[in-house]
Amino acid sequence: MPALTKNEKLNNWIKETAEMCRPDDIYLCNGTKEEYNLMIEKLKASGSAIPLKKRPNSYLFRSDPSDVARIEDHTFISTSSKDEAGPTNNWIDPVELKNTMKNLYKGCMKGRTMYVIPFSMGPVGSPISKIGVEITDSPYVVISMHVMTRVSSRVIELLNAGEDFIPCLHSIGAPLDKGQTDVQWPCAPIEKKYISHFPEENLIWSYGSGYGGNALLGKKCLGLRIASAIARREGWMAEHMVILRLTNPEGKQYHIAAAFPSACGKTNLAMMLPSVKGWKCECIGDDIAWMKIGADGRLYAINPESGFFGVATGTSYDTNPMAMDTLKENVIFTNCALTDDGDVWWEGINDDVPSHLIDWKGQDWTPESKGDAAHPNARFTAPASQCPVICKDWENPNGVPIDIFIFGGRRSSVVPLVYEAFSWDHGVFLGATAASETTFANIGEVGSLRRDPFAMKPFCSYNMGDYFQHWLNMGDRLGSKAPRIFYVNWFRKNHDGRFLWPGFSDNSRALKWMCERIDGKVGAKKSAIGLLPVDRGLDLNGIGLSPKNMEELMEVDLKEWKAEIPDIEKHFAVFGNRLPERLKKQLKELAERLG
Ligand code: GTP
Ligand code: SPV
Ligand code: MN
Repeated sequence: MPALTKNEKLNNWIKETAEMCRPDDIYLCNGTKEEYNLMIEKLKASGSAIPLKKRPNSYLFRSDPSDVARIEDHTFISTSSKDEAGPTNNWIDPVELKNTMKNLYKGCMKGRTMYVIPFSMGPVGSPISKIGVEITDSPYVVISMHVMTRVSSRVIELLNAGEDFIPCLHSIGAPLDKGQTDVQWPCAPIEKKYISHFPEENLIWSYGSGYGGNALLGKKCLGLRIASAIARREGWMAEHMVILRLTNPEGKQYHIAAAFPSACGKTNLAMMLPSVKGWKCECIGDDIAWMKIGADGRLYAINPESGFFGVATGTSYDTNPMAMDTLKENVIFTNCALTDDGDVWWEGINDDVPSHLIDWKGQDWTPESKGDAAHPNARFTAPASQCPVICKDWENPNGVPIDIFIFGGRRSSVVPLVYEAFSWDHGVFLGATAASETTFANIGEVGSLRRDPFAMKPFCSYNMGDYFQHWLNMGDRLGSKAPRIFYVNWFRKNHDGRFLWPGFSDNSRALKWMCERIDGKVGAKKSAIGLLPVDRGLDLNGIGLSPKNMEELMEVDLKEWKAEIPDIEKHFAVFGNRLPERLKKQLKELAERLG
């Protein structure tokens, strides 16, 4: 086999992988348009890519019904000791896991091409960026990585110059025998799917799934799981956060980073059109933030990705017009429904439900059909540069200085619309105890309440107790330059099960309150759980919500909150002596305030 690059570690890894996986061919990717088109031709020929008449250069893919989302039950953090992975991760001993997976990888690429994808997370050459190389046997992964990461000859040049990289091995786990025709979405059965991470050696091994975070290894696997471990070692932060810039009518800029669990509103917040007059929102990132302390002592954030892998369901010109305008061309759609005139459709896209569709499983669908036309976790993959409100600084290698952190989640009860933490430690406590109802973004139960600290439960690759301490340490280093911390809940419901808050562009009202809090322009009243808006502090001009509705939305019911205490105690107990004393103190103080 000829050496593909001038990077010895990379060449050796390619060679070893080829010997193990036995592909028919090896192809080194360079990220060009021609390469993208070549992959598309291949995917069209195999019947995987369905061209959309209504959207130039856009294609629909339908996954296997077993392969529709991340699979936390099959996601592993393999560290030398179980304690290092901690109680929130699935752990398998590295020797055992590698043995199991090597057996799976043996000959797994037969009949297929092995693609080598060099990519940069973050602008090429930024001091915060990292290089990865994904080996995959899926051309769908190749085109998706083109959109979601920076695949280019410049990355190959850096590798040739000896730059290190994070190896990300991926196979769909579906070898082809001679003469065997391929299926539309090849993958391995659920019991053979493994999404494995070896954070002590910066290594990712994924097998059996072709979907989203299981297969586009730059995203959750590198961008959060491996990056969170590196960030702790090196003293920075890798978080499941949107990054946005808000500008007030006087032209003052605020940079906000918000952590919500999967399918809880990050993409929508990131590119919102504010309903409050004179305020502007610009998108920097919609899913991941990498943050380092700058020379001036402030915290600077970059978006390591270059595209959006966003939830389609519910996206419409009413809820997220900027996303809709991002999706006009050059988009990869997965598990959406197909209209008779060659466009995509999903539940919530508009008010007219077509009389006939092809559903995400490829079956005829009419409004009388059982089940959804689009899968609830149907997604679009689109270049961030196509977003009409993408910030001019979104690729600034130095990042943007963060003023505000927001935590939140889906809580149909208990948690009010917005409140502020008393202090950094209290804010870390809010992050550490965040709870949210589970969503379709993971294969498993939907709608069950769970603690999802910092929206990082599925993504923190080391002991979460140490992760809490890392947050405390970052606050100590940032001191008075630390971002202020807030908590939000867009999802509180009334007794009929309807959302109390209109959400989306009206979320700008909560953001405006936060900016005015940090400028000292509005007061707040102290409650047991944090600082709440005082009357008229929250701009509700033109929103048309009844006072009773607002009261329900903002209510802090002490009885309900007292009932949270034993659950938080249980949640904290699993961390044993890794739980920072400072968080125990916060819990004690909350209990005292609740009386
Ligand atoms: P991941 O990509 O999985 O990390 O999700 P995300 O956090 O980016 O969530 P996203 O913005 O895609 O929203 C998920 C779902 O929640 C979509 O169906 C949205 O329409 C809905 N949603 C987002 N924001 C709001 C809101 O303010 N109110 C209501 N009611 N729904 C919202
Ligand atoms: C999430 O689940 O948080 C996502 C989608 O952003 S995936 O890329 O599949 O992880
Ligand atoms: Mn996400």
